[in-house]
Amino acid sequence: MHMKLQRCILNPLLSPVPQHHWESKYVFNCAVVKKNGLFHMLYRAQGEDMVSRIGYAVSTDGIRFNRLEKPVFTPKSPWELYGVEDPRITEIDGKFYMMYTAYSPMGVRISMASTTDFIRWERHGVIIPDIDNKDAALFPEKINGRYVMFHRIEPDMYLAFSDDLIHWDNFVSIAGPREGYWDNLKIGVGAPPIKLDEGWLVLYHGVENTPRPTYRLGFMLLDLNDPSKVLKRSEEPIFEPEEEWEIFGGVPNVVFSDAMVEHEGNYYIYYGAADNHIALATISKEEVEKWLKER
Ligand code: BMA
Repeated sequence: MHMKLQRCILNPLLSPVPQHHWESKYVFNCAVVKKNGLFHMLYRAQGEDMVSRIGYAVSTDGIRFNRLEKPVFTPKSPWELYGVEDPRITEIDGKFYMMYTAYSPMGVRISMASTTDFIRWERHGVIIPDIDNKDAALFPEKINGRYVMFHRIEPDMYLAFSDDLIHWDNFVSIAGPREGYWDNLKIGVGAPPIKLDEGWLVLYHGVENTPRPTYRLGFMLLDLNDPSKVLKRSEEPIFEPEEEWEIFGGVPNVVFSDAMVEHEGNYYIYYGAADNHIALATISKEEVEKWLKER
């Protein structure tokens, strides 16, 4: 069975704002969480200086977003000299944890910040030191008594485990690129996983080694008690660049997602298009269930 996400007809949902110096050039990869009937979006933005900052937008229907004029999260530490990138947000015990990439001349590092209102942030700093690493996302609950998160040491998707969300150990590679496939160069987690009866549903991005790398999306299903076990993985991509504004832009041929939200029988998947715009694609839960049951 071949699944495909459907584009929202109002796409792209958000584009750069020439009058806002911090988001005048590119707006793209975003985290979205739904809480008390509101969709909260935290998105990566770049202006003339090409430094990534994080803006905030809010919506009641998940489609029409109102954004603030100023970013809510900006670089503060030497690790963030070039920017704060690619937020992924997980709610744990009423608090929202944002994993993001800190980028500087020293490399890329996974960092964490937390909030209860998306405006005021507590910074926890770099949480995996000493190694270039990105694409981090937290599981929404402990597994076997420990916190679990995805991360990416090129080219594989990894898990790491922790007792306090700050110190992480036991790095384990769970999946890598597949030769001859659409994800033959490198892969990384998309959104934080969603717990289903069948296992953890994980959105991920796969990069194909084309002259200019192509970024597409797929699903994985991981074992509920041992998420290092991959039970199922998309043979074909579920989404790929097709629209003009996905093929041409800041970085061409990119659909890159950090957010998957359950809404009215569907999964809403927010994505950055060509590192230039923010857009939405959806799929019914029913269709995903069918794929999960297929042997
Ligand atoms: C990845 C990340 C993403 C970006 C993608 C395509 O390495 O940096 O933020 O969307 O490349 O440029």
